[in-house]
Amino acid sequence: MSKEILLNAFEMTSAMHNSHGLWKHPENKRHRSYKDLNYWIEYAKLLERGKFDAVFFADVLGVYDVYKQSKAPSIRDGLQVPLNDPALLVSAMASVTENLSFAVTVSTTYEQPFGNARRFSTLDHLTNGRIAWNVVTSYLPNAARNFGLQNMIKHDERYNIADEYLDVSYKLWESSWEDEAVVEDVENNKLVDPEKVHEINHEGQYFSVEGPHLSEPSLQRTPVIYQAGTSERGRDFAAKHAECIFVGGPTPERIRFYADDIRKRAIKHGRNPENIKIFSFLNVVVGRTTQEAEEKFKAYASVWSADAAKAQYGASGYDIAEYEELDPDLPFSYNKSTEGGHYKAATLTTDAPKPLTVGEVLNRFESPDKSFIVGNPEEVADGIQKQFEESGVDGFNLNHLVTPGDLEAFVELVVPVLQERGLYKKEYNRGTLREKLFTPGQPLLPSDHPAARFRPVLTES
Ligand code: FMN
Repeated sequence: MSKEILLNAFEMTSAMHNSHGLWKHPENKRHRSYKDLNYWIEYAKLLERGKFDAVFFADVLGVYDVYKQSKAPSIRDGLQVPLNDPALLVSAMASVTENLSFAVTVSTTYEQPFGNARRFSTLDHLTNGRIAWNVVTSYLPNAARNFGLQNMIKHDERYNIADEYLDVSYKLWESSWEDEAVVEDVENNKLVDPEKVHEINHEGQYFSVEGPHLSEPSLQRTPVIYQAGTSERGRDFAAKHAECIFVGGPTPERIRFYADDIRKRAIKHGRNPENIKIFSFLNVVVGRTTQEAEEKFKAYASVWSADAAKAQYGASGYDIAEYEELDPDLPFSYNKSTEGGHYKAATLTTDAPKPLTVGEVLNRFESPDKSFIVGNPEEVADGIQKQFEESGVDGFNLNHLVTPGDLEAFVELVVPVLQERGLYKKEYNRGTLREKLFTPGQPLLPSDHPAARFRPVLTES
């Protein structure tokens, strides 16, 4: 049997995530519906009908203001603003589904580990173990200023903070409460045995947390850990901590390079690389016929916003506006960057056969990128299969374009073809998200994960 593709819906509780300008498309309901609970409830049901593994909620804590050194281009085009808090949607979406899981992005740079651990334990309880945490270190200068910092903390230090943050979180989730702490002993007037609830007394460079954890242990204890770092330090962090890793890249070869590199790094951290699933982006425009799909794509391209794309590129720390005044035939090279580092300069130039000119680079923002798979259901399934095989990933985050129409078309037209080919599940595995992704019957992190060292060594009495 062929390996089955894992699939997440790549989402954001905003008017627009990566689909630049598509809010102008007459069938797009997103910019009105993102604040409507019923929209997300129906969306969750649709995803479960399509056997999606999870909905992956990206999130940021500021607006994009590097492009033209202004907030106006991103705000004008609704680029990830307005943006609500994704964690608050999960309970409602979980209540109408049984198997769909939820990955929620939270930043280790700006939120405190004690409160964050309680939030995820709560969500793990309320979803019966269907929760994941996408750990990010954050890249927007505006986010730093929203949390009291004049400048962003430097890139590698953000990862040092994240490392300690995860240790604090593991201590709260894995070691603070013993399994049998809740005893419900009526005779002795004891709901919880205090001997089995422990302070963590963490004193580190960045955090000081006494504990105990406020929540009792949930099914997974530690939520499934997602991460998406592309730099050396980011990949190393992901290989150490993450169970699901999101890699971006301009070609399947580049994605394969990152995927292989992360698996090798995982071995160095003493982990079995099979305990890691790797995801990349997927952009699909499907029609009942090739012509219908191509017309759809043409309509999307006609409302595409280059300004929003350029504003989002500001996440790299580079202001692409500096090139708009230059001779388009000049060779493209970078000058200054803030301490951003999301897409990195490499995204625009890596794997190009020869150095790009300024004009060629600017041109790339003008239309949806070349990774889009456009076609009838069989053609789209061919494209997905090719990308899956060439990049060596375990699955994809499917980008939303015009919603919910594109997702409905995907579920109706593409999912059955993938299932027919044995490339996609017909039924969910049972259990928590960790069990569905890895081993049934094992909801907890495996013993090769760094969190396991915080588990109490229990002696037989
Ligand atoms: N960062 C966020 O703050 N919020 C997100 O939702 C988010 N989603 C990401 C999705 C993808 C596909 C990628 C590649 C990155 C994403 N990031 C997000 C940024 C990464 O978590 C990370 O902070 C960034 O790539 C910088 O790390 P690096 O320097 O190691 O590449």
